[in-house]
Amino acid sequence: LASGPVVQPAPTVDGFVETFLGELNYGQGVLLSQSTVNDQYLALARTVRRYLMADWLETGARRRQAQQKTVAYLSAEYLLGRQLGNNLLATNLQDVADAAMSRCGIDIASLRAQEVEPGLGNGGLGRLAACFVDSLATMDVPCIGYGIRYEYGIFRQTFEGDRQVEVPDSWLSLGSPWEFPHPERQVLVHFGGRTEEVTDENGRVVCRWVPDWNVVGMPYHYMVPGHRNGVVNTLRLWSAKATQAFDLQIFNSGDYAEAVRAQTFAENISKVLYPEDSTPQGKELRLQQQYFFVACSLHDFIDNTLPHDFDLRRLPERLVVQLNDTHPVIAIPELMRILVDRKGFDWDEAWDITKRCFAYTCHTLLPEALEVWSVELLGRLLPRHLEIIYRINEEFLEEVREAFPGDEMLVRRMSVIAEHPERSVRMAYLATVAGSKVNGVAELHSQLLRDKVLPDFSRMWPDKFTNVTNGITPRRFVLLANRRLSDLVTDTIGDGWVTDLDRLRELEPYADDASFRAAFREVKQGNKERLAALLRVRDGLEIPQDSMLDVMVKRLHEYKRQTLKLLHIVSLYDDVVSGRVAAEDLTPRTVVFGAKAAPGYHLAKEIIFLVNAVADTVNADPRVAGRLSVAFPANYNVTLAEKLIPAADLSEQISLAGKEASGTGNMKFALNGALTIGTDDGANVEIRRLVGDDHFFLFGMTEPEVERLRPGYTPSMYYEEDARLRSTIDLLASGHFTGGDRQAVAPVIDNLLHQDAFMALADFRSYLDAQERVEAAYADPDAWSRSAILNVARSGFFSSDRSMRDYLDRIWHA
Ligand code: 26M
Repeated sequence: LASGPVVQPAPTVDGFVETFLGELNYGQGVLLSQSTVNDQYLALARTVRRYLMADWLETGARRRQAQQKTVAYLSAEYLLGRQLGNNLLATNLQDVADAAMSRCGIDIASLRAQEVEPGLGNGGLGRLAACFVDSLATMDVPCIGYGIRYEYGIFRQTFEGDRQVEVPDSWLSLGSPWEFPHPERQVLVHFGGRTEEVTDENGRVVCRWVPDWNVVGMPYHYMVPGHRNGVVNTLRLWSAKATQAFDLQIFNSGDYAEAVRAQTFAENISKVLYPEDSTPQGKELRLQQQYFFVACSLHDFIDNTLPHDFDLRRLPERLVVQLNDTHPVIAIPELMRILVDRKGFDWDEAWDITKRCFAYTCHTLLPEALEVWSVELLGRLLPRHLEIIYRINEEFLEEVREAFPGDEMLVRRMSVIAEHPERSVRMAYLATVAGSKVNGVAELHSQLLRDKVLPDFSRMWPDKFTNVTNGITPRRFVLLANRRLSDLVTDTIGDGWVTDLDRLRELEPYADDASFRAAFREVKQGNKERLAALLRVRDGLEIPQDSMLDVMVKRLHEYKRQTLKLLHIVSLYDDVVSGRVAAEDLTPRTVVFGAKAAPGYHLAKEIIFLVNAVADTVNADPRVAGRLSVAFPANYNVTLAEKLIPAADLSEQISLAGKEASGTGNMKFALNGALTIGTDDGANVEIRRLVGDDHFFLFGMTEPEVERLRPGYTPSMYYEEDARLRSTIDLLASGHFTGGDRQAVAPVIDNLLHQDAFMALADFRSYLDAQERVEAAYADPDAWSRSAILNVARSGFFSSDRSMRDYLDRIWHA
């Protein structure tokens, strides 16, 4: 390093103890004998980060030197999960830290448990961003992850009387040892005001934005270590602060309270993560968040990361901006504004540069999830950006008219500006017009994106569209979450799989090896026992051993069909209590749910209530004791996922075909040796193709079958015609699970019988049949473990390292 070597502590137990005690005494200011668990956790975290610091500084210096193309990953969400375990893993310090802590008389497990995970995301999209930055660091690809440092992440879920209650997630309150504020890299961000035309020094009429308020973006840096490769990339998250102007106002103003209110207003921008993960509400604060982090990020890259004399005509050689859904799409007019208004480019040249810098990933197929912003709001908050969007659209529509003369209907359909129900900007269209590439997140999804969501665009620009199937990081979700399986795999085929997951194929022959199968079963059994111990302490839940662990964990959504799973449980229970099936003939099964509902999504909250009510009743009924139980631990998050997934036997991926863009939980389960019961949807399609039909329980309609059934779909018909379904729904509707209260179940039942927008009733029969195939298969432990091992061996494709290679080859060309 230019300014001399950074001293990294020796990776020995002695060195670790010494550094740890130093952090405790001089960093935290306490004696070991007086320290709390939180003191010890903070000191341990600061110790571990010391081992990463030299690599971080060295990586930064190397990146500045090499001047390669950098990926700016723009995401409103990063669902990181706990940092301590991951960083110990990346530095290979797990054993040293264990020994060092025990020498200090400290149980490291209690320190790990002290960390509150940074839950700066809702679900799949945010976790995907976290997996991608992990992979890019492991592959030594220059990348800066840009996002928002929400003061409150996704709410903590609790249950009161079986209903979801949201508690604020104050993840920063006990200290935040993994972040580094950088006041010297603050950025000023403008909002509001108006635009005006002025004549510049060359006599040209140019547009200028005269904003009327602003805030400061304060960056916080987080380390993103590669896996034992000496690389540490940066995640840069922005926090909003009031500017000095606010402070001055406070100082000068007679109305002190009003001045403080203004300060609070500015700082609200990064206060809280919006807990919706579909159906955007068009809220002003949300648009402020989006523009805030995008403006900070582009400014940071162009003015603080590139060399000062950089020729911006060559920007596309040095920068590729990946837009994680439409949330950061306002970056497109922002870059145009920077180039045209601030750097003096003419429009055409700026547009050419901009187009080559952006690429867009779409994560949905639900029409109601596509973001639009009203022209009224955009014009009020970002008047210059609205003008720029209008001009982009005008020139684009001219192009459409040239390519398809005489088709004004087409022009209206493709316009970035929608006229109804109110004038608004279609952010996905803007991203498609400006982006060099548009990708979906699984093969089926990318196909449907071309055919159903953006058909006119894919006709105009067929080569713009591509697919990159999602992936997950094997470091966190196998090596860290499932250490015993990892040890078994490594003992069998070596440890190359950790960064080259296709090598799991080498396990295939061991599926036929009885002693390997026994070892594999022992791993699964151990994981179940540890999960049971955790849920006993964490939630007071009892998980019977010797039963199939059947897991459905994901956000609560109608399209994901948690109610279909619930109907299955009730039908199994109904079989026994009605005397049709002897309890002894049930395959012992424990169903585990994990799901948060968006706080304003009423039906989703009713479904949560019903799952809890069914769980209470089933678990208390001696007639099914030891045969059927239901657990719904509250607050499913990354930390809990790491415990649940390695213990699972059966993975529930039962969305209505054509609705789940990809899914990534499905991949985590397969890689941890669970078998999937699933529809032909999202990445399930690719999982099934890779692991083989015999090792995957497929059911339900295909996407074309869904579309054929849709017109005139009458759910009550299935109720009338299928006696088993009728009996199941009748039992639910009777109030049996709600202390006789029929009213309490009515919202869910009425919706199923009269709407059922996601056709749970149409797939019910097929789902039950598939569950019977599951039971038959589970009855043969050898055949089951063989299938489970083949799931592991054949799922290497789902490494996010592979996803990153695909982005590099098909989109970034970095
Ligand atoms: C938008 C506007 C206002 C407030 C919130 C939002 C919003 C936030 C998150 C909308 C959608 C959000 O996430 C959607 C999501 O997680 N999609 C999932 O993405 C995964 C990764 O590609 C896929 O695997 C899932 O199938 C897809 O549902």
